[in-house]
Amino acid sequence: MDITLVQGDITEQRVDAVVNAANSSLMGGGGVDGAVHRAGGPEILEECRRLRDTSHPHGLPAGDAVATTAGRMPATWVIHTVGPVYSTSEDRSCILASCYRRSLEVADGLNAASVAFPAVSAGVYGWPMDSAAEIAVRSVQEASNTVSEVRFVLFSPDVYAAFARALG
Ligand code: AR6
Repeated sequence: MDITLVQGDITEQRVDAVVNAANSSLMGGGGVDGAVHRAGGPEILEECRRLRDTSHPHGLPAGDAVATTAGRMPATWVIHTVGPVYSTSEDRSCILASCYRRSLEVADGLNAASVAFPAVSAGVYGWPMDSAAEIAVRSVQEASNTVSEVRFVLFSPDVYAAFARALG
């Protein structure tokens, strides 16, 4: 698997699937989630609503992932994952690792060869940047599946630098 780092906007990536840092409601929000729904258009929310009405009546639990269309974005699919909110009293690293593992499993099921990830949980959900980057890189490196390119798309130079350190 080829792992690359890019500083930029995940909604502009020409990959098979872009991963959204969503919340359990799947009904949109700020950060990456807001950008994905704005760029992709209303089709994404319509599919998210259908998922809520059928397979996920209680929402998507943290650590899990589910796919919809990417609407008007260059990608074909959006894989929505829900990161854990950072906690100082509880180690939720396994849940964050699961976001990457489950997203790659979903990508595998779609035969997606290239997947772009943001720094899940490193924004509104407050995960310290270096730790978020280490867990992201390690989880992707340890995953066994047929995805051939994973692109981490980092919004700012400091997040990019954290991922570069984690990648070595
Ligand atoms: N492309 C790439 N990275 C981005 C973009 C973008 N367009 N926009 C922001 N980032 P966040 P979370 C970076 O907050 O911490 C939402 O309201 C951002 O700078 O999007 O998992 C959801 O609905 C940060 O480094 O995700 C949830 O309620 C990283 O992406 C909640 O936020 C993740 O920040 C999820 O919080």
